[in-house]
Amino acid sequence: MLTQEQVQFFHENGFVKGPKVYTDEQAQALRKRLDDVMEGRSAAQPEAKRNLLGDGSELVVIQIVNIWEADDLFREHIYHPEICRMVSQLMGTEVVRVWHDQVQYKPPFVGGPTSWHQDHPYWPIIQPADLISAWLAIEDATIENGCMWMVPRSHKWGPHKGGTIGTNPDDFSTLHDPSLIPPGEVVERVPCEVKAGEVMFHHCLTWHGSPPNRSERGRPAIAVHYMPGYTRYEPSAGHLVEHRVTVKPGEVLQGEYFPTVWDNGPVPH
Ligand SMILES: O=C(O)CCC(=O)C(=O)O
Repeated sequence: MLTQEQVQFFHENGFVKGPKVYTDEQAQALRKRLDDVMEGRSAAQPEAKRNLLGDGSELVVIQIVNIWEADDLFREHIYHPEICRMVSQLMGTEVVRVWHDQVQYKPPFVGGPTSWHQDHPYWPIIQPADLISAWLAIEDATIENGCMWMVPRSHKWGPHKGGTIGTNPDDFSTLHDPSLIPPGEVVERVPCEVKAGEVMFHHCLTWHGSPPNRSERGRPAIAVHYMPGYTRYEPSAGHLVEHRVTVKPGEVLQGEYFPTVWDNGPVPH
């Protein structure tokens, strides 16, 4: 459970650091499974595995979508009872489902940046914009190896031009449109260092990004994008996992590939 202070911090700022939910040994086991999936040793395949920055780019951010379909430890992870309880607490809903998961791995020295963005504009087939992501550091995420950075309160500023806010390559600062910032507000950038096995939560409209990894340590992490039980399939453009949708436009998004992970308590699976 999160404390009342943590819940309030989340609602005010659009993100909050949670507790350590895995021991170091458990985090290492996830790391090993991640290597297996990245190197093609898993029995099944994830939905996608690619360099987010494009094939042939010198900088690399390996993105894996729906690793839960490829590996049973990651499948167990999406149902993690403590994480799901905290998500339901932050959402204020009894039912929580998985929209999809997403690993971002920044390798040592050549790990690239993840530009400042909001999540929901990248998800043009689901409404409303009430999703919350649980971001787990599989190894320590620090400023040096490219931890996440957040802009406090930005989840209250509305969608920003399709989601991408833009990154100044010199200093990883936000290149935003000032006309979208409410009067009296300031754009602050806060680094969020997270230890291996700890979880952090962010709202799907919070501006966030992560700088390059120039260190000698990799930066493996997984975000599970959780949706409140009332989230609907409302297509206005395409999405990578849309071929998994079996409901009609306007209906609640659910089904085998969008598992219910919390229903007033842990869901048997
Ligand atoms: O892992 C990262 O650095 C970025 C992840 C992200 O953008 C997200 O979880 O929404």
